[in-house]
Amino acid sequence: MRHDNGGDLLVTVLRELGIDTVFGIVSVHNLPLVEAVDRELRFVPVRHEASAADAYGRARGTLGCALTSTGTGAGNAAGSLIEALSAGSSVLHITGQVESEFLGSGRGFIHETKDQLGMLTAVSAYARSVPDAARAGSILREAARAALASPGGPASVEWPIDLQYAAQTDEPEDHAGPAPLTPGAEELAAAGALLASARRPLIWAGGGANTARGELAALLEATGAGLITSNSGRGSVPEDHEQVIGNFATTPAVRALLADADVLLTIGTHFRSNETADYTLGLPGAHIQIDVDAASIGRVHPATHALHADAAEALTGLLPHAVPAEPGWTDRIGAVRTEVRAILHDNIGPQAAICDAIRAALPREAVVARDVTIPSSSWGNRLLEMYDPRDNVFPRGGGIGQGLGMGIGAALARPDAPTVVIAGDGGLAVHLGELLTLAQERPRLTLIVFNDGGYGVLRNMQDRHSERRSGVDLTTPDFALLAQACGLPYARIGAEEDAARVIGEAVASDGPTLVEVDLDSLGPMKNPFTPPVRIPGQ
Ligand SMILES: Cc1ncc(C[n+]2csc(CCOP(=O)(O)OP(=O)(O)O)c2C)c(N)n1
Ligand SMILES: [Mg+2]
Repeated sequence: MRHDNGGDLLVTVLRELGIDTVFGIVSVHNLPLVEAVDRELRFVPVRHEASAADAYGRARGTLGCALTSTGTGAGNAAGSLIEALSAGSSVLHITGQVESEFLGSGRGFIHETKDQLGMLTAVSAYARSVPDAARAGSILREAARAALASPGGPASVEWPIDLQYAAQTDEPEDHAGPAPLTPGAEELAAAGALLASARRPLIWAGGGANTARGELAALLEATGAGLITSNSGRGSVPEDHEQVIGNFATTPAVRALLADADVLLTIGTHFRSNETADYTLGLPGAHIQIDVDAASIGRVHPATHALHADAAEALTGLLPHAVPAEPGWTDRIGAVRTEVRAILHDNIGPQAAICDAIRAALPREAVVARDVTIPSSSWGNRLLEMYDPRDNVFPRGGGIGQGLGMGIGAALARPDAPTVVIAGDGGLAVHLGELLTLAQERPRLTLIVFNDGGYGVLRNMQDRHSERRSGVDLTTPDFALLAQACGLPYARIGAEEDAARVIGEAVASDGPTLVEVDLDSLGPMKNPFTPPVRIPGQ
């Protein structure tokens, strides 16, 4: 097939992938791409490079596409690509490159960058340069396959601008993924025998379980096991299921449950530091571990039975071995589930009203995108119920600033439902320009900004451990005026009683709203929140 230029070729590939919206910043080094996408699909001029594309893919369970400029633009995207690599989310990142004739010549060609491919290689799961017009199509498709593979991640393609303008020929391909990875028969039989012996089983679901939701629910029912999740595994089984304990592994009640469990089955989890008290959490020795990534097996917690396989394949193989747990175990799980939620609900004081109001206002399936702020780290990441992993959009690598861009990407991916973003004043300021993307695109998005005049979580740490505060108190804007300047509706929550009305109205409206939570006026949590990290000597 012949295409007039690289932009037309890109549109063809994106259509094969089912992508209707692309995010980026236009440049002399991506002009043919942006023009074709804007003409044929939808181009969203985000004000910062790549967070929105990542969340668009997450919220749809597909791939997101970002277009950036050469050099600084690609470098700006690096933070978001690091996040996508950490999350294993599928991003096709296409950036420019100087004219192929001048590549690597060091002559100061506009946007020329030292070893751009090296930088992209470091922050992507896949990175390649387009060497000539005949190979662009196969490279774009190869990149998409790499991004969509398990565990996936961002795929970056740099494309010299002269080759973007050139006519292209290519052969369409279908995007059928690789055949599923099935567990070995012997390993499966041994793991099945252990599972059949379990009297007090627990299952731990990470993000890798999200591709096997039905199989996981069936195993949960058949065993009566409790389900602990990492943050990434939330919603793999809807969190209102009686056996879902959720993202509460390090609480005293769940630690006690882990101590009494006789078999642990884990599915696609990294056992990240924040979720295992820096890898010190006590876990049952009898451990069946399922992971598609061989490197994950036994990396944190030794696996007595390793199933290197796709989650759905391994769980289907284990299901015939499932037997019900001993009497009382499933009831105890239900009691722990209720207890850990009640304790957290109580500890967060007046913010519980906001958590409850968000859940009450949203339909069952709607995205809640979150920045790294105390309301996320304390209750947004565990108490606010999730029913589908695609709704649970948060920066898994923990970098601040990405929440609003992610929320915009998710809202445009899922226009049929309202989206809520939870952000802090500090994180919002990092990519404040996205307020203008919000004002321009006008998705159904409620941005809830928790304003405490600074980097509250670090301030809490310093107040506890240091003599003085350093770098944590910030000037914040008058959010009412800021919203007005951007042409955004504004509302304020200054007391618990405001939460249901303000959030209800904002979520019900058909466009964006900026909701400010005045934390001084709302009042404190029972205990100042500090993150689960260690400070030597404290
Ligand atoms: C890119 C990046 N820089 C710095 C940090 C450290 N950090 C974590 S949370 C946080 C504070 C964020 O402030 P805000 O959004 O206002 O939330 P709050 O803690 O006040 O609730 C900072 C600076 C980080 N996680 N990521
Ligand atoms: Mg703050």
